[in-house]
Amino acid sequence: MRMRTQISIFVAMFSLFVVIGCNNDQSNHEGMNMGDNDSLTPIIVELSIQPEQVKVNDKIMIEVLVTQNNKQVTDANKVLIEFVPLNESGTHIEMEAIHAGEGKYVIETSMEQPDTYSVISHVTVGAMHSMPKKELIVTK
Ligand SMILES: [Cu+2]
Repeated sequence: MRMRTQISIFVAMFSLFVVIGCNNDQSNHEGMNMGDNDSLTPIIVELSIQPEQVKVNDKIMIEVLVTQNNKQVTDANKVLIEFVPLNESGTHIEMEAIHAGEGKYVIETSMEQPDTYSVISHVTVGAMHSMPKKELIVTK
């Protein structure tokens, strides 16, 4: 029992560290917007989940549109989609999205466990990082 508590605390602290790490990245980069060099312009990430409420094993389309300086970003370094379950015993999933053209990165997937997931799209373009999130509800 005691061991379990310690592990939980460790996991909680580790998650917190990861979240802070990402947030710090973002705020640092916001301060770097100077001049019109693309690499110094923040990226704009639009996350869409179709549909936002599904049944177990139903098809889910996740689309991430990445732009910078009003231009489509077709060569993002990484677009990682993270599914964080609300339920403690749920499964945490990460998947890399693939560029499907015109600055759109997509994943087609389905969920095996009913839960409410926080879907976070971590997008890295050069030194820029943006990570908008949306809720996905999966019912039985
Ligand atoms: Cu991130």
